[in-house]
Amino acid sequence: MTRFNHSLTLALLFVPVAACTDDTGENLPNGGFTTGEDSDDPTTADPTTNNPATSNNPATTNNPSTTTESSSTGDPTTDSDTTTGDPTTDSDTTTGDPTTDSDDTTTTDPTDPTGSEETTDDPTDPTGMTECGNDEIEANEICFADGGTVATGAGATDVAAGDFDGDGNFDVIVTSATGTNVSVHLGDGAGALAAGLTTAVGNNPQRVVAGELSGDTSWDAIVANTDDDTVSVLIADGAGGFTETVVAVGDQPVGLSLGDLDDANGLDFAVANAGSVDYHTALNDGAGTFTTQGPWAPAGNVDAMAGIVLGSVAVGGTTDAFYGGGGFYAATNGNGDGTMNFDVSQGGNAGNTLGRMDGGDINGDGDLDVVAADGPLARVYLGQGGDANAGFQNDTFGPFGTTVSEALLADVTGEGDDDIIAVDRDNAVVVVISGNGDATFNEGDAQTFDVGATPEGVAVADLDGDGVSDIVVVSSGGADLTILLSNP
Ligand SMILES: [Ca+2]
Ligand SMILES: [Ca+2]
Ligand SMILES: [Ca+2]
Ligand SMILES: [Ca+2]
Repeated sequence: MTRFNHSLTLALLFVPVAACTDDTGENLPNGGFTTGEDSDDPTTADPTTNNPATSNNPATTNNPSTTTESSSTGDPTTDSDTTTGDPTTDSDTTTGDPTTDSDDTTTTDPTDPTGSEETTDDPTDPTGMTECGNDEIEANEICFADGGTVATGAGATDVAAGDFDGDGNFDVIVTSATGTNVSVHLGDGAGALAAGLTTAVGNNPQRVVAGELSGDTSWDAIVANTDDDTVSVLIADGAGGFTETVVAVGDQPVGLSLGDLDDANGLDFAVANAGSVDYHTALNDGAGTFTTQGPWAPAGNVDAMAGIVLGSVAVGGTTDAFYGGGGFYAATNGNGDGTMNFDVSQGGNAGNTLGRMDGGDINGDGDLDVVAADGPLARVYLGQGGDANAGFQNDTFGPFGTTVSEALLADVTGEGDDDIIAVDRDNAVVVVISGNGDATFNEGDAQTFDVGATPEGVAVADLDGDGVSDIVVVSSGGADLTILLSNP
């Protein structure tokens, strides 16, 4: 399942007033669209069953290969010392001698003053087996160690990572629907997260994204208060708390994404509104005050809005918007000033129950790629770039139980290419599929890791400063965070 379905490539032109008049789905070759779900069903706006998302986890935001990155200040990933675990300098790897090592054995390095055992990999091993814990990043290995759990707010719905106190260590923020608040868990830089510091937000907060928004070193956050038709702009105070500004948006905001829409004043945001089936953009003045634009009706026959992602779809070099829900997606060109140019839209019906979305660049071509939770599947859209009509190819991964809560595109194997991280809600596991950097993934070698009951969201960041991203999953069943630390 590593090839993309070329038959799904689609490009269409729309104007806003005609957005729903051309039933583009009927004109599409069938290449993944399934008909079991009714994309006109207004229940797709139900945030409890259709937790849409875009992700702005720091690993993606700070990935120089992504197009929406606009800030390097305070980036713990790039600022941290990554010499630990460097296979070229780590002296603890002297036992990998193929002439003396038996196949894939665990040996003790006599020169290691700690005396600890380590596992080595025999390059002559015909199975090509890789070994976790030897501080070597080997092809397609997926290695995480149990980093423990931390209690968080009740009714948790989402998690994002960022450096909210500006100390250079990644922290995480959790939305709690029951508590109508967010919890910030400060990281110690060694993989541990502290107990939550809460800040009140609106009713039924379903989504959170994090980034530096105010021009200082402390990361800030945007929260979608689904039942209030607002977002909370949370400007960090540098100590784990926030100053909240409430911004009115459309009916039932459920999807959020950060990106620089106007190439000025730092990160802006977009919000997908499930109830009003539209989206807003909002420009940052550089100090964390946002002015909304829109609402923008979706292009094409997109008739549900569950998620939105800002990124470059390769028209004009501006930041564009990918969005959708139910069975349809579209992408609309940004004009570079926060407004949208519906003369240049593209989209299709490659999906069934599209929910949360996250952006990335899986083949390093600079064009936005997207992964969306789609029922039991993780559906990847590969941007084709080039011109206004290039469209997206797509492929699916899974099924993973009956519901993927959230999926991300981020490098968690340390190879530099985006991997797929998908949360299987029913089985309470997170699935990691290694990417090859060329739009292929090694699904057959996917690894799963246990997390807390009823996992609802996932974030990726280097919590322990070893240079390889770690994974944090928030679970509503246990009201906790599960930490998975990279162990290459
Ligand atoms: Ca921090
Ligand atoms: Ca800030
Ligand atoms: Ca901006
Ligand atoms: Ca790490």
